Order: sequence, then structure tokens, then C-alpha cells
Amino acid sequence: AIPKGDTDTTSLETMVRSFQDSMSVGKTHKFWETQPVGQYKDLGDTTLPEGPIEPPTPLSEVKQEPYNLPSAYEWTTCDMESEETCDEVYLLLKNNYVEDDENMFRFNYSKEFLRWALCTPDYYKSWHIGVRAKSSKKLVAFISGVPARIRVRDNVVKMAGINFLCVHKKLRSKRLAPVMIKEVTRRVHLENIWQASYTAGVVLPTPITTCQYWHRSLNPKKLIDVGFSRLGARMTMSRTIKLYKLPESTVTPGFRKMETRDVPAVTRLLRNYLSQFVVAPEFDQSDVEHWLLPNENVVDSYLVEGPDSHEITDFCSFYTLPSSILGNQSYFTLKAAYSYYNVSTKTPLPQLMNDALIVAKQKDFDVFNALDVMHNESFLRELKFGPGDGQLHYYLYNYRIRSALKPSELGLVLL
Ligand code: MYA
Repeated sequence: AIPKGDTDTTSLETMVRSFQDSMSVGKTHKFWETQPVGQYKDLGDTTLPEGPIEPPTPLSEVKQEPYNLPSAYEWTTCDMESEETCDEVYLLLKNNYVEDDENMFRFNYSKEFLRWALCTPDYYKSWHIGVRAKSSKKLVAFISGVPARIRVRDNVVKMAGINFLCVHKKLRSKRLAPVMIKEVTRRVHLENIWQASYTAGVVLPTPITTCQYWHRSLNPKKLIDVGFSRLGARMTMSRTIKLYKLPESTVTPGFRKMETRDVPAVTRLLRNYLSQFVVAPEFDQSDVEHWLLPNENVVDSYLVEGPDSHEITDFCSFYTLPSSILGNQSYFTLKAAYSYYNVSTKTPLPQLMNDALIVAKQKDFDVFNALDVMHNESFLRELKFGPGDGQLHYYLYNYRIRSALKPSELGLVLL
């Protein structure tokens, strides 16, 4: 589900949800039971080895033809560099992608964001998969993958990062999603890649970890007006506005926007930092250039440069993901920043992130979201983030982990 703020930290909703999630362990998963993923029945079985669940098959044994779709539909490969196709994917997601539990908000990934997320330096066009209605040619479903190198403990594994699975609202519950997942799997196998990583708001067999979203109000009045958050107990609007007020400008000396010339230093800083987590991306300079160089209205990155040494000691970043506000007369979009990768070696992390909040406020974001991954716990409460009702489950395909990780052992942020 889309994360949503909730100032009432012990909300009944959250308790009901975690109860429902725990019940899902007893649910049957007709599709997922057939897949090489951690199965519920194996939970707690410490005799099973960590690593690939199934070995790779010879490429000649990978199915050569696409899976069958219901006869009214056909596969299409989406060229995201084409303006028209990118528009079609954008609109499908804008109208049919992830909503919060109460259907008040829906993710509205921008076209520039989708291009950034999907057209990575070494992407495969064949992994950007659409489904069209044969008669009207209307795009009715989508799933995508991009290549990624993910390290699990000491092993760097080539994976597909799967994202943007979406079936048009009118075609739901017809078992189209399993066909799409099998088709993307086949196309990933054709590139001799056998593992994948993905996140979802729903519980499936079996998360490697479950993270919680936290929200820092930047524009509390709007957040309350649109129902994203509630006025706290014994709080007035003016006290709430005062509580979340931030300085006009950043406080850390040497805090500035990342530039192309910083790519080598940021890569070193980030690689060193991510090496401490159990699961993390293995970034090289070209990854840092793509994923972390500022890209307007998509990703923002800042760093701290020492006054004399010019050494880069700290780094923070966030990506831009607005949500449509469904059925509100005065507001149409919620402008949200999502914490991405942050590294502190000299500036305390809370101070660094406070500067990130200040620039996000300057850029007119309404809310700053962060998961409890990496060292984020060390700044969330101090900087007045509140726990949301959104949970995000992380998964690996065809890779078994001995036992679930703590969110703080995870060094991976998926979009
Ligand atoms: S997460 C974002 C997912 N998108 C949305 O939530 C948008 C709104 N919802 C929809 O568009 C539809 O409800 C979707 C399901 C398309 C999600 N991940 O066709 P169905 C299983 C995986 O009748 P529909 C993201 O993008 C469900 O448990 N499986 O259902 C990452 C059931 O299986 P089982 C999911 O509602 C995606 C089956 O589908 C998800 O019409 C990672 C029902 O199919 C989900 N989010 O369509 C995909 N939701 O009976 C996996 C439901 O067994 C990638 N299901 O419980 C795996 C790695 C592949 C590559 C491997 C390479 C080696």
C-alpha cells in the first residue's frame, strides 16, 4: 500500500493490519507456491542452505516463445525512449497503480522518473513489457525489470530489479499478474540472469525483511486538509505548524548540490558505507552517475565538502514521487520526497538529514518519507518523523536467506 501519515502512533488500523499480515502466512498462494522463492513451510528450517534455490538451466532450455495471454490480449515491448509509449505507460500507472488502503492517494510517477527508473545504462528493452487489448491496442498492463548487481553477504549477484507491475482496474483478479511475472522471468532468463529483487505492500512468500514508512510533515496544514495526517491530540493547527517549522537555509558548512566531478568521491563513500549491510546494491561509478547525480524533479543529491581538504565526507539524497489526491476539491497532488541513500562520516546523520529536510522544504515538498532501513532509525524520531501505516516488504526471487533480516541490516532502496 502507498504509505500514509498517521500521527496517532498506536492506531487500531496498524494493529489490524499486522494481524492480517500475520494471518497471510496461513493463506494459500496458488501461484507463488510454484515459484523458487522462500516458502512459508520452510520458515525456521535452518538446514536449508543460503543462496540460489534452483540452479540456472542451460539457455537452450529456456522457453523461446512468450507465455499465452487470454485471446483478446497481446504482448508489446514498451520503448520507453519513445514519447508516445512513455505517455501510455505513464497514464496506465497514473490511473491504476498503487493506492493507500483507504483509496485516498495514488502514486503518480512522472514520465521523467519512469525513464530514469527504466532506461538505466545497460537496460534491456525486452524487459519493459506491456499487454494491449488486441482490438483497441489500448495498454492494459505493464511489468518491468532493470539489471542490478546486488550483494548478499559476500556474494555479488546479477539480478533483475522488478517494478511497476500494474493491471488495469477493469482486468483485476483474472490471474493476469502471474502470466506477466512468468513472462518477465522468461525474458530475464534469456539474458542468463536467474535472480530478482522487488518490493510490495502485500505479503507474499516470503519477505527477507519488512520495513516501515515514516513521514516528516513539511506542509502540515495541507497534509491535514487532505487527510494524509491528523491533528495530534491537544494540538491546534498553529501549534502544529510551529512544531514542523524549519530554518530557511541549510546549516552545515560545505553542504552543496552534488555535481558530475563528485562521482568518483561519492562512489567511494557510498561503496564503503554500503559494505556493512547484509543486502545492498554494488554500485560502480556509472551506477552512481545514473542513480545519484541530480536529475531535475527526479532525484536530488547533496554532499558536504570539507573547507580545507575539499574531501567529501557526507552525502544525502531523495527522489521525487508525487501522489494524486483522489476526490479532493482543493488539492490534486501531494508532493512527496523519499529518502534514498545517505552517508555520514563527519556530519552527524540527524544534522545532515535536517539539511535534507530544509532543501526539500525549499523545493516545496509537502512531506519527506523514509523507511527504517540502514541507519535511518538514528534520525527519524529526533527529526519529528512519525510512523505511517504503510509497510513495505522486500523480496528476493530464487535466492534463499537463512532468516529474515532487520530493516537496519538492509542497505537497499527500491523505487
Ligand atoms: S509491487 C506494485 C504492484 N502493483 C500494484 O499494487 C498496483 C495496483 N494493483 C494491480 O495492478 C494488481 O492488483 C496487481 C495484481 C497487478 C498487483 N507482487 O492477476 P491476479 C499475486 C507479486 O488475479 P490482480 C511491484 O511492482 C497474488 O498473490 N505478486 O491479481 C513489484 C496472486 O498470487 P497467489 C502479486 O490483483 C512486483 C496473484 O498475483 C502482487 O489482478 C514484483 C493474483 O493475480 C504483487 N504486488 O493483479 C512481481 N499482487 O495466488 C514479482 C498480487 O500465488 C516479481 N500478486 O497469491 C518476481 C521476480 C520476477 C523476475 C525473476 C527473474 C529471475
